[in-house]
Amino acid sequence: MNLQKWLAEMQALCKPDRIYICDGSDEEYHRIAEEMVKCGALIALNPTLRPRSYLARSNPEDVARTEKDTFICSQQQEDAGPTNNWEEPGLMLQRLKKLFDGCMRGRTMYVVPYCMGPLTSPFSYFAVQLTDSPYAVLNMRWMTRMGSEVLALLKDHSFSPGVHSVGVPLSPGEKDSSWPCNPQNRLIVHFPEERSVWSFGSGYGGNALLGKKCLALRIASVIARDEGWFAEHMLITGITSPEGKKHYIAAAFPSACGKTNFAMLAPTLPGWKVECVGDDIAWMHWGADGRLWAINPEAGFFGVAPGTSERTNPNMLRALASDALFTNVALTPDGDVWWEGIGTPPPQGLISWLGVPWQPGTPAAHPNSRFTVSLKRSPICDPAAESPTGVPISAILFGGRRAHVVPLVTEAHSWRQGVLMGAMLSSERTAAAEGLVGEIRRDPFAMLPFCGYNMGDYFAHWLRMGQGEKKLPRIYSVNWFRKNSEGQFLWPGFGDNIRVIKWIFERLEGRGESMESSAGCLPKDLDLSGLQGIDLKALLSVDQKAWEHEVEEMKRYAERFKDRFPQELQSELSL
Ligand code: OXD
Ligand code: MN
Repeated sequence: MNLQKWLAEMQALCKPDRIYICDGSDEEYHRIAEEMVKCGALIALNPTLRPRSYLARSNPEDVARTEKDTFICSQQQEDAGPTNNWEEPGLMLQRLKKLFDGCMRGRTMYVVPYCMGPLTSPFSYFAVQLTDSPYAVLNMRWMTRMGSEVLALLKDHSFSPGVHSVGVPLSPGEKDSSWPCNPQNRLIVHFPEERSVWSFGSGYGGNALLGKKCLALRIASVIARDEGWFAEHMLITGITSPEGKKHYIAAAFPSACGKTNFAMLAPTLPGWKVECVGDDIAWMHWGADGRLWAINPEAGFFGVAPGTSERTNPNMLRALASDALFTNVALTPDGDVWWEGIGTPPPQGLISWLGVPWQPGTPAAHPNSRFTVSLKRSPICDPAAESPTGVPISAILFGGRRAHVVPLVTEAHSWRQGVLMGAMLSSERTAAAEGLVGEIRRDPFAMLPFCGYNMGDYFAHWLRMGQGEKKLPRIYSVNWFRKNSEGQFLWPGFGDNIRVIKWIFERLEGRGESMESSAGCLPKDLDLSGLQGIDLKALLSVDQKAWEHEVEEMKRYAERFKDRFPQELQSELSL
């Protein structure tokens, strides 16, 4: 794809009033932010309490990723598979061209050259996002490496083209709204063969920051399949034992399972240290040494604010002390931010995310309200977070939110069993998601909304990647959310999850006693020093009847993928 030619085509189609090429500087970031403050699209927070930080409030109809409006338009429908929306690519392109025709009238088209991954990494990927949303530009500044340096490097690299519009052209003199969007015509479309993305109608999160879910997961998963690597919805964290042994762990958790908190865990066992490489996405390649090496393609955190507190994630609170962008959280009368679960009572005079005085009993911050902040601001950013070769992964964890049946931790006996653990990953719906609370939703590898091709082929890719002479990471299933018969959580979670990590370390080093179960290898014991009243037996129990029922459910789920569900996993299920 030729950049000049594509730009000219998109300019002719979208018809913006102006074009602005982003340089990625601090000066540019604050200039764009201050322009937004002037026209009421952003609120500058109190510089004494929260320096260089801003609050955005979205249109209430534009608060989340929207799976129903997200399409994978591969040439063949079979290649999108049963878990993705699909439309014939030619027809979809016609539809998009109609929507995009003149959609940026009265607005600026920002050209955002960006790179997913460190600039010098052979595993990074270059891209350009065209957008009429200055809010998207500000987010891209923290979430990616973007600007002049990338533009210069684009001369020697191919790139993925992405065009994004909020879908609200302005007539001459028309006043803009503070969060323009066009929910009736929302479409987030991926053309995997072209590596391109078109996103229309939403200014929010994964719909608008094209580097994140669209490129680094949906498009990258297709590239990874074609080139023999992994693009995964996984955090990466580096953990050092009191003896000074360091292992990196990658972990996949569906939404609302504490992924960001786990990536930045504050250990409760003395002498343990956790350093964060990333909290959402891992790109992993086999190294010449046979090990799996991971980079975080992102450069920042776009995390859910509610529930983030001194207890759950003290390191994130430190990171957010300045240079942060907040979306849909509540505003305090002294110009700072507040959200449910922050650990302090709501102050008098709180303004809710809707911009009106907060009424007790209603959400002050939207349940999916967010912060955006650079990874570098994290006090526990891993020293190798910028390493072009990445970090070596010793273990992969799959975790969901399950009140019953699934033990606190199990180790897979084999790569094949580990792939099955990933493929059958499940979690209970929480109040923040659509559907019945408590209902179990299978979310294979936590990739259900993010796999850019047929999920059955994706399972086969995982199996294939485990073949040959490799030092395979060990695979674990974890569940921090098991409950007793009174409905209380059996495990304290958060910083105490280090106790499970300690056992995993012992296993990696050939120690760590285990016992067999149909769900995998269970620990014989865990370090519970300093904790009281933990029912380890209940946490680790595998009820044979309940497990058999679980396996029946898994078999039923596998049928969705018809003949694309790999035979090896079918046999593993029948063991
Ligand atoms: C996210 C998600 O926002 O997974 O990271 O939904
Ligand atoms: Mn995510």
